[in-house]
Amino acid sequence: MNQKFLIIGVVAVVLVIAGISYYFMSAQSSAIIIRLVTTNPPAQGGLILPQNEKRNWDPDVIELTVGTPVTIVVVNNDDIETHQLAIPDFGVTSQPIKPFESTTFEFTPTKIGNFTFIDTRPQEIYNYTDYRGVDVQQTVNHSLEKGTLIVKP
Ligand SMILES: [Cu+2]
Repeated sequence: MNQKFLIIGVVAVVLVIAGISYYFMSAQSSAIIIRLVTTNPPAQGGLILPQNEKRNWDPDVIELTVGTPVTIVVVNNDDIETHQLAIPDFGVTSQPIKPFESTTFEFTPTKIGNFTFIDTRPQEIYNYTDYRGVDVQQTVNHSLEKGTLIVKP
């Protein structure tokens, strides 16, 4: 038997296994997806109250490990408004995200504890025509869009 062939064969098999393992391990890299979700204005006694629209981050609690880099994917599921996610305690702010768009940023939590992630955009007024054909003026208080970031040892 040709020993050289055997060695090359074994090396090739090891490389292929290493490659496949690396592929699957990197596919599971720690990317966290956070969505800004919104409920449509609820009807109350026949009146639709646009100011009652609720906006939340989903999930609104995320757990990270201190010192471990993470990729945050922020998706805006709102059909009208632009949103933005910030983690003020870590000096991190995403790009503004238009309706149905997403953005990605990376950061490394450097301290342990509970922190807030929030949309830090200033209050905005949106004027649009809703699904009933009614012109709506909606005040959007982004500071209500909050979540908790738990950084563990
Ligand atoms: Cu917002």
